[in-house]
Parts: sequence; C-alpha cells; structure tokens
Amino acid sequence: MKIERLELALLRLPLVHFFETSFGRVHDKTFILVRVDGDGVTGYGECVADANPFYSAETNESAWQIISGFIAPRVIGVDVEHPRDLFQALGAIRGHQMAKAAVEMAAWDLYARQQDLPLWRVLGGVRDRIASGVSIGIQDSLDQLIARVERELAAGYRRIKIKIKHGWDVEAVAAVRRRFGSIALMVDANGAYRVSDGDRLAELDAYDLMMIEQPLDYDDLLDHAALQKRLRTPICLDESIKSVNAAREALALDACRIVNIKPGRMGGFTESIRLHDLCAANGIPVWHGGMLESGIGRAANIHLSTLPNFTLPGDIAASERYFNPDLIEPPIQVSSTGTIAVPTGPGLGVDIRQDRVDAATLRRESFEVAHA
Ligand code: OSB
Ligand code: MG
Repeated sequence: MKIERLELALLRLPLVHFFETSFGRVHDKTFILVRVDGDGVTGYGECVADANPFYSAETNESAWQIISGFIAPRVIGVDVEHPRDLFQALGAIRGHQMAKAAVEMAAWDLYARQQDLPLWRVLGGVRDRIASGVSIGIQDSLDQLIARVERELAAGYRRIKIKIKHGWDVEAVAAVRRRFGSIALMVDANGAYRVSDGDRLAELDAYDLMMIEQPLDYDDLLDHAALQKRLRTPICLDESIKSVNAAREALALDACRIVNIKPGRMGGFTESIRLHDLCAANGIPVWHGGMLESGIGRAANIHLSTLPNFTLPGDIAASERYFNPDLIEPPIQVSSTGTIAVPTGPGLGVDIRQDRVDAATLRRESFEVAHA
C-alpha cells in the first residue's frame, strides 16, 4: 500500500446539544479530517484533538503541524505492507498520538477499501453489532439531568455515564439512582479530583456504580492505585492510558480494573489492539470511549469495538445526539435495544457527504510526493 497524496481539512460542526465536562462546556466541534489517496482509492481519518489542550496536550494546531511537518513526509510515497506497521514507522516522533492516529486510521480505511473488506474484518473483529452507551454532560440542574437520563433510557441505551466534578457528584448520582433504580450507571470525572478527595469519592461506593472513570489527574497512576485500595467501585482509566506501557504500569499497580480505549489517545488502531490484548490477557474488561466524533470517526470506533474483549457498552451513540446532519448518510443509528449495526461496506463502510464536508471546512492543505 502506498499513500500518494494526503489532505488535511479543518472542519467545524455545531453540536446538537452543548457538552459539559469538568474542564468546560463546548457548543461545537472543530477537528481535522485526514484524506489519503492511493491507487485510485480514498481513505479517511478523523483526528480527535480539540481546539484546546484540556483533555490532552494536543490541539488541532499541534496536530496540523505534526502531520504536515513530520508525519506526511514519512508516509507519502512510502511502500508499507500493512497499516499495522505505521505506528512503529513513526516511532521517531514522540507523543502526538492523536495526530498519528488520524493518519493511521485513514491508512487502515484505505487498506481495507483496497482489499474490499470492511474495516472490522481487517482489525480482527468478531461481532456484527455493538452495545451502545451514552455519556451525559454536566447539566444546569438535577431536573435537567433526570430528563436527559430518561430520554436516553427510553431510546434503548444500555448504560448511562454521567460526567462529574466538584459540586456535581454524589447528589447527581443519588438523584439518578433514586429515580431510575438499578440501571447500568457510571461516572466520569475527567481528572477533576485529587487523592485527598478520597472521602468524597468513597461516598460513591454506596451507589453500586459500574465504575468511576478517571477520578484523578491524567498522569497520576500512583494515586489512582492508592484510591483503588480504598474503593469497592472499580476505577476505569481514560486520560492516563496514553500507551501500552502506561497500561502495563497501571495494571501492575492495580491503579484500575477497567480500561477505556480510544484510538486517538493511543496513537491508532495498532496500539489500541495491543492494549486490548494486554487487558484481555490480564482479565481486565475494556470498552470504547468517544470524543464527540462525527460519523466518520464514530464509524471507526464501531469497527474497533467488534474485538472480543470489548465486553462493556461503549460511549458510541447515535449521530443525532451530536450532529444533525452528520457528515455521513445514513447517520449512525441505535436500535431500540441499544445496539449499533457494524457498517458492512468496504473500509469504514459509510458514505461521506462531500457537500457537508465542504460546507464545514475552514481550511485545507494537501501534500504529495515531490516529483523529481
Ligand atoms: O472523557 O470520555 C471522555 C468527550 C470528549 C472528551 C472526553 C470524553 C468525552 C465523553 C463523550 O465522555 C463521549 C462521546 O459521547 O463521544
Ligand atoms: Mg473519559
């Protein structure tokens, strides 16, 4: 496989509803779409970096710079046998997982389309539907939270995650439990707490949560291990797991008992599969995280979620919760029993509406092999 041309586009899409986490409220999503071309076939990758460096150190601007200055020159015009080799081929570039993952995803899509296979087959998946959960942001009132949970349960979603932060934690969980009983419920703090908040977090143990996601800081494995010792509820790590090595350390320390996998955070599918396999070998269940992706990145998440150790519902919900219209047609839909059908066409298996991509594009740049 050879990438002959790579194009970057910066897109902005308005969100159907604002989304609030412990690091703030967003009303739209600005992201890079990577397009690669080779042998008359096109592949796409969606970068999960944000406009700001709050979830991770990367931003759209840093990803643009790293892809254009360092990744594109290393992949364009280079023969690669399989996209699984790309992550290692980019090993000279430290970090910048989201930038690497976006290009790698486009290369996997290109490869799968060239082979005329759906991406999940190429990734090693084993199922044709995935279980879907929702992530509900911080709301303005508990009544609004209850209304949101009610709507998502009625839509069929198999698990409810609510975002928490100081001032919106135990009361929010208690209100949801009171109203909805023993639903599959979890929380995500996005690193808002410190180990000294252990007493507060331990109060959550009374509510039978499936897990507490990333309660402490993004690089704080030792404190997560200390906190896990105090809690009955499993800790799930998200931000902390930026590499397979970080996961090895987390598991050795018993810093978490569940792992959230996001290819953007890991540097792509190859590293995500290694993480998936490491967790499987250690009896650690995994689920697929979400980064408010458009239908393009969402489709990729669905394909990866077909691997066998994705045993818990992921943060992969219907397009209509995020963007209306989405960039793809038909949009991603969820069945009344909370599952999503894996696209069956080649590659990502979704039809991209170029007119909508063009309308959302703020900036574009393309790179090609320099001809002698
Ligand atoms: O921590 O999982 C997270 C969204 C943006 C950044 C980080 C996270 C999230 C979500 C939303 O929880 C998941 C989704 O619905 O895409
Ligand atoms: Mg998270």
